[in-house]
Amino acid sequence: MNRITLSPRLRTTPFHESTVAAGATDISIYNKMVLPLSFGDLEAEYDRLINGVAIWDVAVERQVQISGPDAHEAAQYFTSRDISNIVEGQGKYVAMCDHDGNILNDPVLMKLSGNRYWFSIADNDMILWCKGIAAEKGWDVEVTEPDVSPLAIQGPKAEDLAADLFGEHVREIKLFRFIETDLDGIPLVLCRSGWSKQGGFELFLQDGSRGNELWDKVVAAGEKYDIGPGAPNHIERVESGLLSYGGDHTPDSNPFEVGMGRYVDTDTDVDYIGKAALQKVVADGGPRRLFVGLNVEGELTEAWPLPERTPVFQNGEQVGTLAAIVHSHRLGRTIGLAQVDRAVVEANETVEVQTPDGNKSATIQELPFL
Ligand code: THG
Repeated sequence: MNRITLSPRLRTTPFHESTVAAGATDISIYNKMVLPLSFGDLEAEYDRLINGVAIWDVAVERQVQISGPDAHEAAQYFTSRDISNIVEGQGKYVAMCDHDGNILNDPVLMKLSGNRYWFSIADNDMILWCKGIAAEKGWDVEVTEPDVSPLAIQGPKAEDLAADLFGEHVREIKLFRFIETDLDGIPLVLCRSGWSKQGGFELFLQDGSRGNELWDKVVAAGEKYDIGPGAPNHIERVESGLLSYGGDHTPDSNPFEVGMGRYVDTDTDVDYIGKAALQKVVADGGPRRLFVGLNVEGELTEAWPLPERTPVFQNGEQVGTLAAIVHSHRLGRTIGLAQVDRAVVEANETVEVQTPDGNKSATIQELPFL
């Protein structure tokens, strides 16, 4: 089996033609859409992200829009972080949990106005959850998927490129802050965000018929910075300790167990789904597993995502799961991301991980690596 057939159930993004023309070689499926993963040269893609600027089609990050008089109340109820102080033009990285306190998604929540919010979601059907709960609650809101498609520019030269495209004022935009603007009449929201720690912006295109036009304009302006295509980079994200919701952890994980503890507010007056369960986790002494970095012995040449999570052992007993393992170019060693029993983490003990090259010994460290 080596072909995927496109259909109305498997959507392409507004940038699809451009990514095909740019030579996309590998794709994944995310939110039932095509996510380009590589353009055939992972080394060059990594190098561009660390030293230059890359353009990524991340339109699979769909927006769940909550609009109407009760939008704030609804957005808060879906979010295990106190968002009382969020202002227009601000985004916040948040966890959405179920009633048991297990994480359902880790979106960036953006406040467009007093009565309009976007959850910029990771991979799963949050719109169904939000629609269902909004209806049962009787809130005066509409829950929709608007025509919005993020295109990322990431890397140390992304800010210069954004300044060339939109003006010098964009250098003042802080992390997760955004403005509504346009590029030669193409409407978009420009946000300092993106799934890397190399800096950059996301251009949330607001007219899906103009995706390839936007791509071409960004690439033309980026030529002087040697811009090239890329994708959320598996090596860089492991080095940076960025979580991939749904891939990295088991579904029964609470936000504390996936490195999102600092984005959860349990000591707050606001009400949200899962609050009681998360308060109980805290009252019971905290999570029983932690999301950590592993320094793995030996060389690893294969840097592609693991087809499935593999076990982490200690003395022959499973004490965790390995989510990702890569060779870090900048660190010059093999590193991984894993969810490990807290007692093992706190004792700072050596573990064994099952890798594509057999079992290897590993030491635990805090994230991020870089
Ligand atoms: N951009 C947009 N939407 C998204 C993602 C994105 N939705 C899904 C997914 N990615 C959400 N996941 C993350 C994870 C981490 C960060 C952003 C999105 C991130 N974290 C910083 C960090 O960990 O240092 C800062 C977090 C903070 O301190 O607030 O940037 O990429 N539109």
